[in-house]
Amino acid sequence: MVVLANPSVVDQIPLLPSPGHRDTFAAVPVVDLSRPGAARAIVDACERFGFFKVINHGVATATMDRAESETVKFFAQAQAVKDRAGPAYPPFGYGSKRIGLNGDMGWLEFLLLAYVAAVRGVAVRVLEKMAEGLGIAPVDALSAMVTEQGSDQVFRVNHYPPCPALQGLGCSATGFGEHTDPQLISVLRSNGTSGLQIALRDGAQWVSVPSDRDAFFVNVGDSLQVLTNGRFKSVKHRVVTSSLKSRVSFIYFAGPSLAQRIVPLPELLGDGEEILYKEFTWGEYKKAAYKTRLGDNRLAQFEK
Ligand code: GA4
Repeated sequence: MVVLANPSVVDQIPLLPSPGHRDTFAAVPVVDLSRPGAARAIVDACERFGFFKVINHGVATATMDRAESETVKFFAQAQAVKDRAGPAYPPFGYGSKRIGLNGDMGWLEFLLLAYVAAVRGVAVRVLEKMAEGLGIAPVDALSAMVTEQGSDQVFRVNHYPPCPALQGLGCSATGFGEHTDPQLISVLRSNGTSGLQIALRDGAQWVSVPSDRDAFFVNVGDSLQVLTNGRFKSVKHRVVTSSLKSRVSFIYFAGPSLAQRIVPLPELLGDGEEILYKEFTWGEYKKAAYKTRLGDNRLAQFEK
């Protein structure tokens, strides 16, 4: 049993085992966006893990560094000042510890914003390469869902402060509990503090993703799993807080317009292949998602 000197600090925050060296996911697939093999490599990673890392993405380091330093400045302000930028629900602004609308709690504070152009560019290029790799035409078959007017994009800035109360106890505060993202893809960039973990083998094993502040990490969301009729996997992930270092992450969630039908793309269905999901629009899925708890299997209610 863990005995805390000051239990009120992490009251209501679920705990997780602290990651050890043996949990490191050394084999994160790396996609070099500037190379001809990128399309194939993306499809392969989405089928195997629903997760990969993108390098040579064309976003200037200075752009990301500036975003990071502004973020650090914002979160360093007095609580009362930050609270003036809230609440985060509905639908954008500053939030602290409360995730979603149904009682999930994490050791983090965050900003939900409309969107940021440079990171969206990475998402668009990844989706174009993905269409190419899947052999579907036109080249913007997937990316148009994100670039069209009315697409539902969210940019999230997360700050996971260190949680010194748990230092040396073998457990860590849950920063963001396990979940899948509802959108098509999510594109994440973090500072040099690790903490992101992804589930392998349907959640039987959790592995830590080594941080890389020069790369973007991409994960497949529920909507893309449906568009590919289950061929790509919406990857379960979570964030474990460090006891010593603060983690800052930026995530762009590429969602389509609310009216977009989310159904398997006909070109991807093999002869006689069964469609695994009931038809729904992104608007319907988003509404259903906000009625769930973070760790729920949100797609289950849409399975045939
Ligand atoms: C996960 C992905 C994005 O961060 C997010 C999250 C949203 C929130 O934090 O408000 C959700 C979560 C996310 C999944 C299910 C619902 C909605 C909290 C929650 C319990 C902004 C999103 O779009 O879905």
